[in-house]
Amino acid sequence: MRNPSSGPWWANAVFYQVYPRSFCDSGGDGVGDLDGVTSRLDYLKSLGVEAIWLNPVMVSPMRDHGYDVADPRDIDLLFGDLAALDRLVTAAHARDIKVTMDLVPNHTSSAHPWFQAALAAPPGSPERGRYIFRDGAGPDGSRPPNNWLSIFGGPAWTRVTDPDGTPGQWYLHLFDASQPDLNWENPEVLADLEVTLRFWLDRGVDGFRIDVAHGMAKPPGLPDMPVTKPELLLAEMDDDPRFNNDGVHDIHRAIRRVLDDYPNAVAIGEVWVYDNEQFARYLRPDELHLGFNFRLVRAEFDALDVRAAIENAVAAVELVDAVPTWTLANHDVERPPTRYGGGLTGLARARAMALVMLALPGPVFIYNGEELGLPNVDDLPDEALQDPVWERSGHTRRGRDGCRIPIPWSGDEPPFGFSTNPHTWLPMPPAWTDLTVERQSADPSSTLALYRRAIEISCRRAEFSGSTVEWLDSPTDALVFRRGGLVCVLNAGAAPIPLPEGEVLLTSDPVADGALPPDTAAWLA
Ligand code: TEU
Repeated sequence: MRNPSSGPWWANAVFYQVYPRSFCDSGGDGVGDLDGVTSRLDYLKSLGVEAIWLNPVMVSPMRDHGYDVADPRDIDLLFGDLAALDRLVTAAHARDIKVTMDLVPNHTSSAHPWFQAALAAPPGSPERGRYIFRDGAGPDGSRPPNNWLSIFGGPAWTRVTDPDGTPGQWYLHLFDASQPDLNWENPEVLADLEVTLRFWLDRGVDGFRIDVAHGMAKPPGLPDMPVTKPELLLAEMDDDPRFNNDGVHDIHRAIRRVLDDYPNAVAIGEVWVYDNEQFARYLRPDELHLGFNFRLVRAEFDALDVRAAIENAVAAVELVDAVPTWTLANHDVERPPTRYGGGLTGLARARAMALVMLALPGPVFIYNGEELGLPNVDDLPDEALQDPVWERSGHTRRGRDGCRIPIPWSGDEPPFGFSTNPHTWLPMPPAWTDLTVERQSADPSSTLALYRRAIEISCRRAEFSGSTVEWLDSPTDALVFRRGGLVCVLNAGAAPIPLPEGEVLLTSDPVADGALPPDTAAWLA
C-alpha cells in the first residue's frame, strides 16, 4: 500500500484505468471484456495497482463506446454480464484491489427506454420532460433553439420527427446525437441515478468515476454562447458557459448522501475546470471525494509549466482541505510519449514525468498501456476510425482512437495476445513487438520495469509519507521538490545538471558521473 497510515484507502492509492474494449479479450470477438480483465488481475497486482477504474461497461449501442448508456443497471453483452462483473469484483477484492466504475449522469443513449418514450410522446409531456426538448427558432421552427455546438462537432441540437410524421422539436446533445442530455431539473432523473448508485454499490463496487461531473446543470434559459468555434473539446476550453453551472453542486451533494451510506466508497469527478476556487467547490466535504485535475495533462514538457500545474493542483485542494489527484493520460487525450514530442525523446520525457507524478502526494491514475510507454497511433486508416468525433467533425478531427489501441501482451505479431482474433476492434501496429508486456517484463530497462519499480519503492520507502510539496532551488529548465523525505528532480532542459546530495533511489533513465541528463528525472532519499 502507498498509504499505510490511517485515512481512506483512496487517499494515496495507485489507480489503474482499464479501457475494457482494449484491455484483454477473453471471448475472441476482437473486443476486450470483463473476464479478460479478471484474467489479467495478477498482472495488475504485480504492477502494484490498488484500484481499477473501469470505463463504462453498461448496456450501450456503443456509439461513444459505452458513454451512451441504454440501461445503467446491466452489463453490455459485449463485455459479459452481471455475473462476469461479480467475478471481477470478487477476484479483485481477493487481491486487495478495489473496483470503481464509470457513471454517466449527464446524458443517456438515445436507445434508453426514456428517450424512446420521449420520441413517442408529444411536446410538453412528462416523457419529454426528462430530456431537454425545445421548439426550433424561426417561423417554422426549422432552426436550432440556440447556437450551441456539440463537443464532438456539428450542432448540439437534433430535430425529431413527431409521431404523426411532421418535423417536431429539437433535443439537446452536448456530445453525439445518440447522447441526449438529461434534464437535471426533473427530480425523476436524480431519483433514478440514486437507484443506479445503490445497485452497483450493493454488488460490492467500491465507487465511481463520474463522467462530465461539471456538466449536468445547464445555464438557465439556455442562452446563445459568445463563442461558436468548432473546436470545443473540453480539454482546451476554460470558459464554456454550458459547464460548471451552480446547480451542479446540489447534484453532487445528493450523490454524496448516497455514497455516505457506503463509508468506503469513493466518487471521483471528471472536472475540466481550471479556476482553482471553482475547482475546489466540487471537493467540499459534502460533494466529491476526489476530482481529476487535468493540469498535468495539459502541461508542456517544460519545468515552469509542470511546476505551475503541480502548484495549482495543490493550491486548489488546499482551499477545501481535499486530496490532489494526478494523471498524465486517459482515453480522451494523446498518449504522453507522443504528446511530449514522440520517438525516443518523447518516451524519455514520459518516463521522467511518471517519476514526477509518482513522487507527488495523493492518488495517481495510470491509463492502461501508459506503463508500457505506448505511443499514440496516429496513422490509423480512415476506414478504421471509430470515434464519433471523426464523423461529427465532418472528417476534420480524427478523434481519440489513437490512444485506445488494444494492449500488446505477448508474441511477435498482432493481436499480441490481446485476443485470439486477428481482427481487433482497432488494428494493432505490427511494430509494437518490442512493447509487449512479455518483452518488457524480461527487460530491466523497460518502461514497465520502471513503473513497477517506482510503485514498489513508493510503497516501501518511508520517505513517501509526506503530504506537502516543497520547492527547492533548481537550475534553469529543471525542477526540484521535496515531499516528506523524498527529493524529486526533473531535468527538462537541454544540458545535464548535477544531481543533488542524497541516496539515489531511482532514475527514469541511466545517469553518469553524478549528472542528470536532459529528459530525465531522479528520486533521492
Ligand atoms: O469526456 C468529456 C469530454 O468532453 C471529452 O470528450 C473531452 O472534451 C475530450 O475528449 C478531450 O479531448 C467524457 C468521457 O471521458 C469521454 O470519453 C466521453 O466521450 C464524453 O465524456 C461523453 O460521455
